[in-house]
Amino acid sequence: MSVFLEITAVYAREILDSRGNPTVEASVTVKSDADRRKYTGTAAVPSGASTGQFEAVELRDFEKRYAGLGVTKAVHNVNEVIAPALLGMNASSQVAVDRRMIDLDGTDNKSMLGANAILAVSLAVAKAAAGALHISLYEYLGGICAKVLPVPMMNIINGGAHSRNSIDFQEFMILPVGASSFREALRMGSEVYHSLKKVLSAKYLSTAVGDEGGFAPDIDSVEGVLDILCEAVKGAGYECGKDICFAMDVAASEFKSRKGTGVYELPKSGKEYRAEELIGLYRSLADKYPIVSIEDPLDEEDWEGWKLLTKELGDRLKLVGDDLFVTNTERLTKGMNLQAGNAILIKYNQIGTLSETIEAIQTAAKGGFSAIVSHRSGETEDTTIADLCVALNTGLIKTGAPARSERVSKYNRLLRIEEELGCASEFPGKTIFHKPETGKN
Ligand code: 2PG
Ligand code: MG
Repeated sequence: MSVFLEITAVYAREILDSRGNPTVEASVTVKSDADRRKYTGTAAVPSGASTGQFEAVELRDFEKRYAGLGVTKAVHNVNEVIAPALLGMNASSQVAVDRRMIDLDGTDNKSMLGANAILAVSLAVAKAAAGALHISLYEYLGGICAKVLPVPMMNIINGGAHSRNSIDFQEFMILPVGASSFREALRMGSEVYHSLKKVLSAKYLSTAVGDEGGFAPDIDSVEGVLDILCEAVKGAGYECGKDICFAMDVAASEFKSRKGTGVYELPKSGKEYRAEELIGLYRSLADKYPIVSIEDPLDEEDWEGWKLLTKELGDRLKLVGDDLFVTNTERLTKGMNLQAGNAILIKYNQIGTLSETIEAIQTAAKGGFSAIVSHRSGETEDTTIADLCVALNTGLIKTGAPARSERVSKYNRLLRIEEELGCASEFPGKTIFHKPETGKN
Protein backbone atom coordinates (compact mmCIF):
# COMPACT_ATOMS: atom_id res chain seq x y z
CA MET A 1 0.00 0.00 0.00
CA SER A 2 1.47 3.35 -0.95
CA VAL A 3 1.96 6.12 1.58
CA PHE A 4 -0.14 9.29 1.21
CA LEU A 5 2.12 12.32 1.27
CA GLU A 6 -0.17 15.28 1.61
CA ILE A 7 1.18 18.52 0.16
CA THR A 8 0.77 21.07 2.96
CA ALA A 9 2.85 24.00 1.69
CA VAL A 10 4.33 25.26 -1.57
CA TYR A 11 6.52 28.33 -1.51
CA ALA A 12 8.87 29.98 -4.01
CA ARG A 13 11.60 32.57 -3.74
CA GLU A 14 13.93 34.43 -6.10
CA ILE A 15 17.59 33.38 -5.81
CA LEU A 16 20.68 33.90 -7.99
CA ASP A 17 22.19 31.50 -10.51
CA SER A 18 25.86 31.04 -11.42
CA ARG A 19 25.81 34.01 -13.80
CA GLY A 20 24.43 36.22 -11.04
CA ASN A 21 20.98 36.31 -12.64
CA PRO A 22 17.74 35.64 -10.76
CA THR A 23 16.10 32.23 -10.90
CA VAL A 24 13.27 30.41 -9.10
CA GLU A 25 13.71 28.15 -6.10
CA ALA A 26 10.71 26.36 -4.62
CA SER A 27 10.14 24.48 -1.38
CA VAL A 28 7.37 21.94 -1.01
CA THR A 29 6.32 20.48 2.34
CA VAL A 30 4.46 17.20 2.69
CA LYS A 31 2.88 15.44 5.65
CA SER A 32 3.38 11.69 5.62
CA ASP A 33 0.47 9.54 6.79
CA ALA A 34 3.02 6.88 7.81
CA ASP A 35 4.63 8.85 10.65
CA ARG A 36 2.56 12.09 10.70
CA ARG A 37 5.77 14.08 10.25
CA LYS A 38 6.51 16.87 7.79
CA TYR A 39 9.24 16.84 5.16
CA THR A 40 10.38 19.65 2.88
CA GLY A 41 12.03 19.36 -0.53
CA THR A 42 13.72 22.35 -2.18
CA ALA A 43 14.75 22.72 -5.81
CA ALA A 44 16.13 25.50 -8.03
CA VAL A 45 15.85 25.80 -11.81
CA PRO A 46 18.74 26.45 -14.19
CA SER A 47 18.76 28.81 -17.17
CA GLY A 48 20.27 28.62 -20.67
CA ALA A 49 22.12 31.16 -22.84
CA SER A 50 21.92 29.34 -26.16
CA THR A 51 18.24 28.51 -25.88
CA GLY A 52 16.28 26.69 -28.56
CA GLN A 53 13.31 28.54 -30.01
CA PHE A 54 11.01 25.60 -29.22
CA GLU A 55 11.81 25.49 -25.49
CA ALA A 56 9.12 26.03 -22.86
CA VAL A 57 9.00 29.66 -21.75
CA GLU A 58 11.15 30.95 -18.91
CA LEU A 59 9.05 33.74 -17.40
CA ARG A 60 11.03 36.92 -16.71
CA ASP A 61 9.73 40.22 -15.31
CA PHE A 62 11.10 42.56 -18.00
CA GLU A 63 11.11 45.37 -15.45
CA LYS A 64 13.88 47.69 -14.24
CA ARG A 65 15.23 45.49 -11.45
CA TYR A 66 17.95 42.98 -12.43
CA ALA A 67 17.97 44.53 -15.94
CA GLY A 68 14.66 42.88 -16.72
CA LEU A 69 15.72 39.39 -15.63
CA GLY A 70 13.83 39.29 -12.31
CA VAL A 71 11.52 36.33 -11.73
CA THR A 72 9.04 37.81 -9.26
CA LYS A 73 6.14 37.07 -11.61
CA ALA A 74 7.09 33.39 -11.72
CA VAL A 75 7.51 33.40 -7.92
CA HIS A 76 4.09 35.03 -7.56
CA ASN A 77 2.59 32.36 -9.83
CA VAL A 78 3.94 29.63 -7.54
CA ASN A 79 2.77 31.27 -4.35
CA GLU A 80 -0.62 32.51 -5.52
CA VAL A 81 -1.73 30.19 -8.32
CA ILE A 82 0.11 26.87 -8.08
CA ALA A 83 0.23 26.55 -4.28
CA PRO A 84 -3.53 26.70 -3.64
CA ALA A 85 -4.13 24.21 -6.47
CA LEU A 86 -1.69 21.62 -5.12
CA LEU A 87 -2.49 21.73 -1.40
CA GLY A 88 -3.96 18.41 -0.30
CA MET A 89 -2.66 16.48 -3.32
CA ASN A 90 -0.49 13.38 -2.90
CA ALA A 91 3.18 14.23 -3.59
CA SER A 92 3.93 10.66 -4.60
CA SER A 93 1.55 11.09 -7.57
CA GLN A 94 4.12 13.05 -9.55
CA VAL A 95 2.26 12.69 -12.84
CA ALA A 96 -1.00 13.98 -11.33
CA VAL A 97 0.76 16.93 -9.71
CA ASP A 98 2.55 17.82 -12.95
CA ARG A 99 -0.68 17.50 -14.94
CA ARG A 100 -2.48 19.79 -12.52
CA MET A 101 0.16 22.46 -13.17
CA ILE A 102 0.08 21.90 -16.93
CA ASP A 103 -3.71 22.32 -16.89
CA LEU A 104 -3.51 25.41 -14.71
CA ASP A 105 -1.08 26.93 -17.20
CA GLY A 106 -3.22 25.99 -20.17
CA THR A 107 -0.66 26.83 -22.91
CA ASP A 108 1.51 24.56 -25.07
CA ASN A 109 4.76 26.16 -23.94
CA LYS A 110 4.01 26.98 -20.28
CA SER A 111 4.08 30.69 -21.05
CA MET A 112 1.21 31.56 -18.70
CA LEU A 113 2.76 30.46 -15.39
CA GLY A 114 6.34 30.04 -16.64
CA ALA A 115 8.27 26.79 -17.06
CA ASN A 116 10.65 28.10 -14.38
CA ALA A 117 7.74 28.35 -11.88
CA ILE A 118 6.29 24.93 -12.78
CA LEU A 119 9.61 23.07 -12.89
CA ALA A 120 10.82 24.37 -9.52
CA VAL A 121 7.66 22.99 -7.90
CA SER A 122 7.73 19.75 -9.89
CA LEU A 123 11.29 18.96 -8.72
CA ALA A 124 10.64 20.05 -5.13
CA VAL A 125 7.60 17.74 -4.97
CA ALA A 126 9.78 14.75 -5.90
CA LYS A 127 12.46 15.72 -3.40
CA ALA A 128 9.91 16.13 -0.60
CA ALA A 129 8.43 12.72 -1.44
CA ALA A 130 11.84 11.03 -1.46
CA GLY A 131 12.65 12.66 1.88
CA ALA A 132 9.38 11.52 3.43
CA LEU A 133 10.06 7.97 2.26
CA HIS A 134 13.60 8.15 3.67
CA ILE A 135 15.24 7.22 0.39
CA SER A 136 17.61 8.98 -1.99
CA LEU A 137 16.12 10.88 -4.90
CA TYR A 138 17.68 8.56 -7.51
CA GLU A 139 16.17 5.60 -5.70
CA TYR A 140 12.76 7.27 -5.48
CA LEU A 141 12.81 8.05 -9.21
CA GLY A 142 14.42 4.83 -10.44
CA GLY A 143 13.57 2.18 -7.86
CA ILE A 144 15.69 -0.94 -7.55
CA CYS A 145 16.86 -0.67 -11.18
CA ALA A 146 18.81 2.57 -10.65
CA LYS A 147 22.46 1.56 -10.89
CA VAL A 148 24.34 3.13 -13.83
CA LEU A 149 26.77 5.94 -13.04
CA PRO A 150 27.27 8.18 -16.08
CA VAL A 151 30.33 8.80 -18.20
CA PRO A 152 30.89 12.53 -17.63
CA MET A 153 31.08 14.73 -20.72
CA MET A 154 33.27 17.52 -19.36
CA ASN A 155 33.25 20.79 -21.22
CA ILE A 156 36.79 22.07 -20.77
CA ILE A 157 37.02 24.58 -23.63
CA ASN A 158 34.19 27.07 -23.97
CA GLY A 159 33.37 29.11 -27.06
CA GLY A 160 30.25 30.27 -28.88
CA ALA A 161 27.63 32.01 -26.76
CA HIS A 162 29.34 30.90 -23.53
CA SER A 163 32.39 33.12 -23.83
CA ARG A 164 33.67 36.18 -25.63
CA ASN A 165 36.62 34.48 -27.31
CA SER A 166 37.19 33.65 -30.99
CA ILE A 167 36.01 30.00 -30.97
CA ASP A 168 32.97 29.35 -33.17
CA PHE A 169 31.80 26.09 -31.60
CA GLN A 170 30.28 26.32 -28.14
CA GLU A 171 31.75 23.32 -26.27
CA PHE A 172 34.70 20.95 -26.44
CA MET A 173 34.27 18.05 -24.07
CA ILE A 174 36.46 15.22 -22.79
CA LEU A 175 35.02 11.81 -21.92
CA PRO A 176 37.17 9.59 -19.68
CA VAL A 177 35.87 6.39 -21.27
CA GLY A 178 38.88 4.33 -20.14
CA ALA A 179 37.92 4.64 -16.46
CA SER A 180 36.47 1.73 -14.58
CA SER A 181 34.35 3.79 -12.17
CA PHE A 182 32.85 7.23 -11.97
CA ARG A 183 35.33 8.22 -9.26
CA GLU A 184 38.23 7.31 -11.57
CA ALA A 185 36.60 9.10 -14.52
CA LEU A 186 36.30 12.27 -12.47
CA ARG A 187 39.95 12.07 -11.44
CA MET A 188 41.08 11.54 -15.04
CA GLY A 189 38.94 14.44 -16.24
CA SER A 190 40.29 16.73 -13.57
CA GLU A 191 43.87 15.74 -14.38
CA VAL A 192 43.36 16.54 -18.06
CA TYR A 193 41.69 19.85 -17.12
CA HIS A 194 44.75 20.88 -15.11
CA SER A 195 47.12 19.63 -17.79
CA LEU A 196 45.17 21.79 -20.27
CA LYS A 197 45.72 24.83 -18.07
CA LYS A 198 49.46 24.21 -18.25
CA VAL A 199 49.39 23.73 -22.03
CA LEU A 200 47.45 26.97 -22.51
CA SER A 201 49.75 28.91 -20.19
CA ALA A 202 52.83 27.64 -22.01
CA LYS A 203 51.36 29.01 -25.24
CA TYR A 204 50.51 32.34 -23.58
CA LEU A 205 46.82 31.66 -24.10
CA SER A 206 44.22 32.79 -21.61
CA THR A 207 43.21 30.46 -18.79
CA ALA A 208 40.18 32.56 -17.84
CA VAL A 209 37.05 30.42 -17.82
CA GLY A 210 33.68 30.62 -19.56
CA ASP A 211 30.19 30.09 -18.18
CA GLU A 212 30.61 26.33 -17.69
CA GLY A 213 34.05 26.42 -16.08
CA GLY A 214 35.97 25.45 -19.22
CA PHE A 215 38.84 27.63 -20.41
CA ALA A 216 38.00 30.29 -22.97
CA PRO A 217 41.20 31.09 -24.89
CA ASP A 218 41.34 32.76 -28.29
CA ILE A 219 42.08 29.96 -30.75
CA ASP A 220 41.23 30.55 -34.36
CA SER A 221 40.35 27.10 -35.64
CA VAL A 222 38.44 24.07 -34.41
CA GLU A 223 41.43 21.90 -35.31
CA GLY A 224 43.64 24.17 -33.22
CA VAL A 225 41.39 23.53 -30.22
CA LEU A 226 41.36 19.77 -30.76
CA ASP A 227 45.17 19.69 -31.15
CA ILE A 228 45.54 21.47 -27.82
CA LEU A 229 43.13 18.99 -26.21
CA CYS A 230 45.26 16.11 -27.52
CA GLU A 231 48.34 17.74 -26.02
CA ALA A 232 46.57 18.13 -22.67
CA VAL A 233 45.50 14.47 -22.68
CA LYS A 234 49.08 13.35 -23.39
CA GLY A 235 50.42 15.75 -20.79
CA ALA A 236 48.23 14.11 -18.18
CA GLY A 237 49.65 10.70 -19.13
CA TYR A 238 46.63 9.41 -21.05
CA GLU A 239 46.05 8.17 -24.57
CA CYS A 240 43.57 9.86 -26.89
CA GLY A 241 40.89 7.45 -28.08
CA LYS A 242 41.78 4.80 -25.51
CA ASP A 243 41.48 6.63 -22.20
CA ILE A 244 39.89 9.87 -23.30
CA CYS A 245 37.52 10.62 -26.19
CA PHE A 246 36.14 13.96 -27.34
CA ALA A 247 32.71 15.45 -27.95
CA MET A 248 31.60 18.83 -29.25
CA ASP A 249 28.52 20.96 -28.95
CA VAL A 250 28.49 23.03 -32.10
CA ALA A 251 25.26 24.82 -31.06
CA ALA A 252 24.58 25.48 -34.73
CA SER A 253 21.16 26.99 -34.05
CA GLU A 254 23.13 29.99 -32.80
CA PHE A 255 24.73 30.42 -36.23
CA LYS A 256 23.14 32.98 -38.44
CA SER A 257 21.74 30.31 -40.74
CA ARG A 258 20.19 32.69 -43.21
CA LYS A 259 16.77 31.13 -43.10
CA GLY A 260 15.71 29.71 -46.41
CA THR A 261 19.15 29.97 -48.04
CA GLY A 262 20.68 26.96 -46.29
CA VAL A 263 23.85 28.94 -45.59
CA TYR A 264 25.39 28.75 -42.12
CA GLU A 265 27.52 31.72 -41.09
CA LEU A 266 29.84 30.92 -38.19
CA PRO A 267 29.38 33.46 -35.38
CA LYS A 268 32.94 34.61 -34.81
CA SER A 269 35.09 33.75 -37.83
CA GLY A 270 32.26 34.67 -40.22
CA LYS A 271 33.10 31.59 -42.37
CA GLU A 272 30.19 30.31 -44.46
CA TYR A 273 29.16 26.69 -45.01
CA ARG A 274 26.24 24.86 -46.58
CA ALA A 275 24.86 21.92 -44.53
CA GLU A 276 26.66 19.38 -46.77
CA GLU A 277 29.93 21.24 -46.25
CA LEU A 278 29.48 21.24 -42.48
CA ILE A 279 28.81 17.50 -42.64
CA GLY A 280 32.06 17.11 -44.61
CA LEU A 281 33.88 19.12 -41.94
CA TYR A 282 32.50 16.88 -39.18
CA ARG A 283 33.56 13.79 -41.10
CA SER A 284 37.10 15.02 -41.49
CA LEU A 285 37.30 16.02 -37.82
CA ALA A 286 36.01 12.60 -36.76
CA ASP A 287 38.61 10.96 -39.06
CA LYS A 288 41.44 12.86 -37.41
CA TYR A 289 40.41 13.05 -33.73
CA PRO A 290 38.74 10.59 -31.31
CA ILE A 291 35.36 12.33 -31.50
CA VAL A 292 32.43 10.18 -30.36
CA SER A 293 29.58 12.68 -30.20
CA ILE A 294 28.49 15.95 -31.83
CA GLU A 295 25.61 17.97 -30.44
CA ASP A 296 23.50 20.38 -32.49
CA PRO A 297 25.74 20.06 -35.56
CA LEU A 298 22.98 21.69 -37.63
CA ASP A 299 20.12 24.14 -37.08
CA GLU A 300 17.01 23.27 -35.06
CA GLU A 301 14.84 23.63 -38.19
CA ASP A 302 17.13 21.95 -40.69
CA TRP A 303 15.42 18.52 -40.65
CA GLU A 304 16.66 17.72 -44.16
CA GLY A 305 20.25 18.45 -43.15
CA TRP A 306 19.86 16.30 -40.02
CA LYS A 307 18.55 13.40 -42.13
CA LEU A 308 21.52 13.59 -44.45
CA LEU A 309 23.94 13.93 -41.54
CA THR A 310 22.48 10.89 -39.79
CA LYS A 311 22.68 8.84 -42.97
CA GLU A 312 26.32 9.82 -43.44
CA LEU A 313 27.68 9.77 -39.88
CA GLY A 314 25.01 8.15 -37.69
CA ASP A 315 26.79 4.78 -37.63
CA ARG A 316 29.96 6.20 -36.09
CA LEU A 317 28.91 9.20 -33.99
CA LYS A 318 26.27 10.15 -31.47
CA LEU A 319 24.39 12.95 -33.17
CA VAL A 320 22.72 14.75 -30.31
CA GLY A 321 19.65 16.94 -30.66
CA ASP A 322 19.53 19.68 -28.04
CA ASP A 323 17.82 22.70 -29.63
CA LEU A 324 16.42 20.26 -32.20
CA PHE A 325 14.42 18.16 -29.71
CA VAL A 326 14.21 20.49 -26.65
CA THR A 327 13.37 17.49 -24.39
CA ASN A 328 10.02 17.41 -26.14
CA THR A 329 8.58 13.95 -26.83
CA GLU A 330 6.71 15.15 -29.93
CA ARG A 331 9.79 16.65 -31.56
CA LEU A 332 11.81 13.58 -30.54
CA THR A 333 9.26 11.25 -32.12
CA LYS A 334 9.39 13.33 -35.31
CA GLY A 335 13.18 12.98 -35.31
CA MET A 336 12.93 9.24 -34.80
CA ASN A 337 10.47 8.87 -37.66
CA LEU A 338 12.66 10.93 -39.97
CA GLN A 339 15.86 9.24 -38.75
CA ALA A 340 17.22 12.66 -37.86
CA GLY A 341 19.83 12.27 -35.09
CA ASN A 342 20.35 9.29 -32.80
CA ALA A 343 20.58 10.90 -29.34
CA ILE A 344 18.76 13.51 -27.29
CA LEU A 345 20.06 16.03 -24.78
CA ILE A 346 17.80 16.12 -21.73
CA LYS A 347 17.30 19.48 -20.00
CA TYR A 348 14.26 19.58 -17.78
CA ASN A 349 13.72 23.31 -18.02
CA GLN A 350 13.25 22.97 -21.78
CA ILE A 351 10.00 21.11 -21.15
CA GLY A 352 9.06 22.24 -17.63
CA THR A 353 8.07 19.19 -15.55
CA LEU A 354 9.85 16.17 -14.15
CA SER A 355 7.34 13.66 -15.50
CA GLU A 356 7.54 15.00 -19.07
CA THR A 357 11.35 14.86 -18.79
CA ILE A 358 11.21 11.21 -17.74
CA GLU A 359 8.80 10.52 -20.59
CA ALA A 360 11.31 11.98 -23.06
CA ILE A 361 14.09 9.74 -21.67
CA GLN A 362 11.85 6.67 -21.87
CA THR A 363 10.75 7.52 -25.42
CA ALA A 364 14.40 7.83 -26.41
CA ALA A 365 15.26 4.45 -24.88
CA LYS A 366 12.35 2.73 -26.64
CA GLY A 367 13.42 4.17 -29.99
CA GLY A 368 17.09 3.21 -29.57
CA PHE A 369 18.21 6.81 -29.02
CA SER A 370 20.73 7.67 -26.32
CA ALA A 371 19.78 10.24 -23.69
CA ILE A 372 22.32 12.62 -22.17
CA VAL A 373 21.14 14.38 -19.01
CA SER A 374 22.42 17.96 -19.05
CA HIS A 375 22.93 21.07 -16.99
CA ARG A 376 22.38 24.60 -18.36
CA SER A 377 25.05 27.25 -18.75
CA GLY A 378 23.35 29.17 -15.92
CA GLU A 379 23.23 26.76 -12.97
CA THR A 380 22.69 26.63 -9.23
CA GLU A 381 23.91 24.37 -6.46
CA ASP A 382 20.93 22.08 -7.10
CA THR A 383 22.10 18.54 -7.92
CA THR A 384 18.88 16.91 -9.16
CA ILE A 385 20.31 16.05 -12.59
CA ALA A 386 22.87 13.75 -10.96
CA ASP A 387 20.09 11.70 -9.36
CA LEU A 388 18.00 11.80 -12.52
CA CYS A 389 20.65 10.25 -14.74
CA VAL A 390 21.37 7.42 -12.30
CA ALA A 391 17.64 6.84 -11.75
CA LEU A 392 17.04 6.41 -15.48
CA ASN A 393 20.37 4.67 -16.20
CA THR A 394 21.14 7.05 -19.08
CA GLY A 395 24.89 6.39 -18.80
CA LEU A 396 25.88 9.91 -19.88
CA ILE A 397 25.83 13.31 -18.18
CA LYS A 398 26.94 16.71 -19.42
CA THR A 399 27.59 19.08 -16.56
CA GLY A 400 30.56 21.24 -17.44
CA ALA A 401 34.17 21.42 -16.37
CA PRO A 402 35.46 19.78 -13.19
CA ALA A 403 35.64 23.28 -11.71
CA ARG A 404 33.26 25.89 -10.22
CA SER A 405 30.90 24.72 -7.53
CA GLU A 406 27.69 24.84 -9.58
CA ARG A 407 29.29 22.21 -11.91
CA VAL A 408 31.29 20.27 -9.32
CA SER A 409 28.26 19.91 -7.02
CA LYS A 410 26.75 17.49 -9.58
CA TYR A 411 29.99 15.52 -9.88
CA ASN A 412 30.33 15.37 -6.10
CA ARG A 413 26.74 14.17 -5.78
CA LEU A 414 27.55 11.36 -8.24
CA LEU A 415 30.55 10.37 -6.11
CA ARG A 416 28.23 10.00 -3.14
CA ILE A 417 25.67 8.02 -5.13
CA GLU A 418 28.38 5.67 -6.40
CA GLU A 419 29.49 5.13 -2.83
CA GLU A 420 25.92 4.56 -1.65
CA LEU A 421 25.25 1.99 -4.39
CA GLY A 422 28.48 0.18 -3.58
CA CYS A 423 28.87 -3.07 -5.48
CA ALA A 424 25.47 -2.55 -7.13
CA SER A 425 26.83 0.41 -9.13
CA GLU A 426 27.86 0.08 -12.77
CA PHE A 427 30.03 2.35 -14.88
CA PRO A 428 29.66 1.79 -18.64
CA GLY A 429 32.94 3.38 -19.81
CA LYS A 430 33.48 2.80 -23.53
CA THR A 431 30.54 0.42 -23.83
CA ILE A 432 28.14 3.36 -23.74
CA PHE A 433 29.26 3.97 -27.34
CA HIS A 434 28.77 0.39 -28.49
CA LYS A 435 25.91 -0.28 -30.82
CA PRO A 436 23.33 -2.55 -29.19
CA GLU A 437 23.21 -4.97 -32.17
CA THR A 438 26.94 -5.56 -32.55
CA GLY A 439 28.39 -4.80 -29.14
CA LYS A 440 31.17 -3.02 -31.03
CA ASN A 441 32.06 0.64 -31.58
C1 2PG B 1 23.85 23.55 -24.32
C2 2PG B 1 23.79 24.20 -22.96
C3 2PG B 1 24.48 23.51 -21.85
P1 2PG B 1 22.75 26.51 -22.61
O1 2PG B 1 23.75 24.22 -25.34
O2 2PG B 1 23.93 22.34 -24.42
O3 2PG B 1 25.81 23.22 -22.09
O4 2PG B 1 23.98 25.55 -22.98
O5 2PG B 1 22.31 26.16 -21.25
O6 2PG B 1 23.31 27.91 -22.73
O7 2PG B 1 21.68 26.25 -23.62
MG1 MG C 1 23.65 22.33 -26.58
